[in-house]
Formats: sequence, C-alpha cells, structure tokens
Amino acid sequence: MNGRGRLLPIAAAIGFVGIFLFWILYYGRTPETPQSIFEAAGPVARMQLNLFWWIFWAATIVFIVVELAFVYALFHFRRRSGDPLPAQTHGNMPLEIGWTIAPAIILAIIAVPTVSVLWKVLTLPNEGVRLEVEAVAHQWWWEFNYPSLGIKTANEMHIPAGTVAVIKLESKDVIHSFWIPKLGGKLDMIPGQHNVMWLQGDEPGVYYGQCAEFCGEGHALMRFRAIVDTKEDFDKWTALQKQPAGAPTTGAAAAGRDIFMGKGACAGCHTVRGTDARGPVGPDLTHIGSRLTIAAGIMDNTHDNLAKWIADPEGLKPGNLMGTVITKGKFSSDELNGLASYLGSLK
Ligand code: HEC
Ligand SMILES: [Cu+2]
Repeated sequence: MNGRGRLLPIAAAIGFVGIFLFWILYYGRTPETPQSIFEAAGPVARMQLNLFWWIFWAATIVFIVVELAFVYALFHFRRRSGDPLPAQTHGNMPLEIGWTIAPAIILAIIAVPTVSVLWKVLTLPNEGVRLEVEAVAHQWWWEFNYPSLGIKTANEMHIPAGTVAVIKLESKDVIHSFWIPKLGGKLDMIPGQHNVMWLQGDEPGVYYGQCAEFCGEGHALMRFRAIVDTKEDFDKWTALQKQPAGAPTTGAAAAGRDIFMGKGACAGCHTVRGTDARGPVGPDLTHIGSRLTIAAGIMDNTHDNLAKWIADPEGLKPGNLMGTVITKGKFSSDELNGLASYLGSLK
C-alpha cells in the first residue's frame, strides 16, 4: 500500500473516535434529566461537579497531547522503502526521567482540588442553621427520622432551602448507598456503622434520590425524593407530620380502615400513629396521603396506584417483604378501593 492508501483508514478512525467522543460528551451532559449530576442544586453537588470538570479537562489535555505525539510519530518516523534498520537504542535517560516526572506533576495538580473538596465534603459545617436527619435504608425503601422534631416518615425527605442537613446514614440489612445526584453524594449505608454526610439545597424543588449500591433484586426500584421546601412550607410540613392520623370521613375509607386494622394484616407491619397499627416492619403510613410517590418513588401517589400496589406488591417490586404476605388475589376490588381510600385520606 502507498502512503495515501494508509492515510485514509487512519483519518477515518480518528474521525470516528472524534464523533463518538463528541456524541458521549454532548448527549451525556443531560442537566435537564432528574438524576443528572450536571445541574448542581446545592453547595456539595457544586463542589463535586467543579472537581469533575477540573479532572475532566486535565485528562482531556493529556489525551490530546498524547494523541498528537502519537499521530506525529506515526507519520514522521514511518519506515520508507530502502530505509536501513534504525539505530537500536535501549533506554534514554532524559526521556525516562521526563515521563516519570510529568505524570507525577499532573497527579499532584489534580490532588490539590481533590483533597480540598474531600475535606470540605467530609467536614460538617459548624456555622449556620443545621437540621439533623436520620436516614435508614431497608430492602428496598428509606426511613427518615427527624430526632429533634420527633418526626418519622418514609421515602420522601423534606429539608428547608438554604439549611445544612446533617444526614446520619444507617442500614437495617445490607449495604446501600445514599445518593441525590443534584444535591450531592454518594455515601454508603453500612449495617452497624454510622456514616454522616451533609447536604444543602439552594432552591425549593423536588430532587430525585436513588440507592447507588447494588442491594438485591429491588435495587433499581429503591428510589426516593428529597423535597427542598421554603422555610414556611417546611414548618407547615413539620406541623402536619407531628399530628396523629385523622379519622376516616367517607364510608369507603372507614371500610378500608377496618380491613387495614383487621383481616388485611397491614397493621402487623405498618404504623399509623393514633391508631392500633404499630407494626415496625414497613414504612410509617401515618401521613402516606401527603406523599408525592409510593413504594420508594416508583409510582405517583394516586388512588389507582395505591390500589395497584396493594393488589400485587410482588408484581411491582419482586422480592419485597410486603409481597410475601399480601399476595395477588387476596383482596376484592371493593376491598382494594376501601384500602386505597383510607390511605389516600391520611394526609
Ligand atoms: C410483611 C409486612 C407487610 C405487610 C403485612 C404489609 N406491608 Fe405494606 N409495606 C411493607 C414493606 C416492607 C413496604 C416497603 C416496600 C418497598 O417499597 O420496598 C411496604 C410498603 C407499603 C406502601 C407504600 C409506602 C410508601 O411509603 O410509599 C403502602 C401504601 C403499603 N405498604 C400498604 C399496605 C397495606 C394496605 C397492607 C395491608 C393490606 C400492607 N401494606 C401490608 C411491609 C408490609
Ligand atoms: Cu439499596
């Protein structure tokens, strides 16, 4: 093959790799999707994102320099017909020293912001208002306790905007990981170990969370929401959550309550404060009606979805504990309607 003939496949390969890289970078940057890290909505996520870009550009410069040297060498030092065997060398002291020192310098440059961000993320801020939240992971849902407020809820963590939330991470069973991509993270939740992280949301909004450590078959369905409230909304939410459950006001809801407390066996696993339901196994349902989603963020909280969930928890989240007792076909559609009405009324 002549020189031209060889140039073509190389140019094609470089072009292909270039387009591929551009495609990954351009479409991989998806700030508008709910679990993208490319839109930081709080100081921790912002520090982590800045660090990402710092390392990304350092790596990009290294990539370009190495590729340019590589392509240059490919053409400039190519063997031409009639060339004698080149001089055989074994090691070149300045070069050897150079390419040992250069990576060390690059790593040192990257280490400065890395260590600084690690330090800031791992050190709890002392000044400012702080709110303590206990997050307890279960296969495959989240319990949120607010010890200083006396609140217990599940799958939706409310925090006021502009306030440092100090989050204590625990697990009831296997290792899980706490991650709210737009607010920061992630940190493992390990049985018997007390990890602590802090987060802060700048603006009110709903941010998606997700378990980030494989924890069994329901892992991908172990989601949650972090709801950053205005100060007023947070106080309203707090006041509501402190209340015991209200009494049912419709016939359907009253019938649902009776099934819940009786033959449904729901009360053995779930707590509804202010009633006889004191089960410690599943999520606290005292104010389930005030949540946006059900079953760890997998469905919107609507009457129909509640009925669907109670009709077949195993079908919606295979392997979950509720499905071992509440099996498909256990309830008539009237009973499902009653149960969903009751739960929906627990605002
Ligand atoms: C064996 C224990 C057990 C029984 C019995 C049980 N549940 Fe559950 N329930 C759970 C667990 C565990 C979850 C969490 C499932 C998940 O998301 O992984 C759950 C989740 C739920 C949720 C979603 C809660 C949330 O925060 O989104 C609702 C609603 C619910 N159960 C209603 C009921 C009703 C109604 C009954 C009775 C018909 C019932 N449960 C019986 C254990 C149980
Ligand atoms: Cu998990």
